[in-house]
Amino acid sequence: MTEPVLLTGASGALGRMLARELSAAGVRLVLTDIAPFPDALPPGSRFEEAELEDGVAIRRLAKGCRAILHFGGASVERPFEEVIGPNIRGLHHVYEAARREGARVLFASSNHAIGFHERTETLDIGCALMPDGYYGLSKAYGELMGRLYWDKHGVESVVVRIGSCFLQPRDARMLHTWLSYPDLARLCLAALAAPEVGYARIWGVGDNPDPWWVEDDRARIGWQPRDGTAPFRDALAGRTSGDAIAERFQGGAFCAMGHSRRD
Ligand code: 15L
Repeated sequence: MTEPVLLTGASGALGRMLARELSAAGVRLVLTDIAPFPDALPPGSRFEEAELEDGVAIRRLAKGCRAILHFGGASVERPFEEVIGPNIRGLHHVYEAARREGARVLFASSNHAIGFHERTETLDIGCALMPDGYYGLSKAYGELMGRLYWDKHGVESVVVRIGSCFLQPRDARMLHTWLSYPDLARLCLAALAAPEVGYARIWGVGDNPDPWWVEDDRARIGWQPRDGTAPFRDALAGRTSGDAIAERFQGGAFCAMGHSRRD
């Protein structure tokens, strides 16, 4: 039997979906989160409550794992002090555990690492990091942590810069940023199965019309999205926020939060 995979953030919306889908695909999982796992445990998995800031617990949970799917931590904009623990210190614990185990990391990054690019821009994955808040800044740090651990320690990473991963797109912005649950699950399986990934960065976005994000390392894991927002276009095109800052930048409402620049 192949070695298990550690999934952090297992009790969140994406974590629960991945636990179900990956287990159904035969992956043995060690699940962890600060909150209890709300569903019945999927076959072949076990769950342990732990804080990402608890390095001893993270190292213990990662023991014997071949990969860490890191979906834990603050997942929306929060005050700086609330981001530091899970997303900065916690991420370091995850990478240290991966180094000790020789495990591959899939890091769930976010479009908020590049949120201050204007919506008129088309970006490739090597574009400038332009975080739109402390959460986005922590994702930019995470992407660079993966770079450091590959260059210095040979720890492989698949960085997935996720747009908006929900059951369905909800507004006009998500016509560009949406990623379906099945496409994310297939991406994770491809990232686990690929023989070599090195340091690979991939846009976590569907096959959407008028893409903002193109060109990345997806060929290295052999993944392509199958779902896209074309069927939702008529229903959502007019659903905008009415906020000038949110509508100008790719990060949307996150850019507008606490925005005080005057020019
Ligand atoms: C994210 O990074 C968040 O985790 C998610 O809740 C959405 O806000 C998403 O970005 C988005 O930009 O739509």
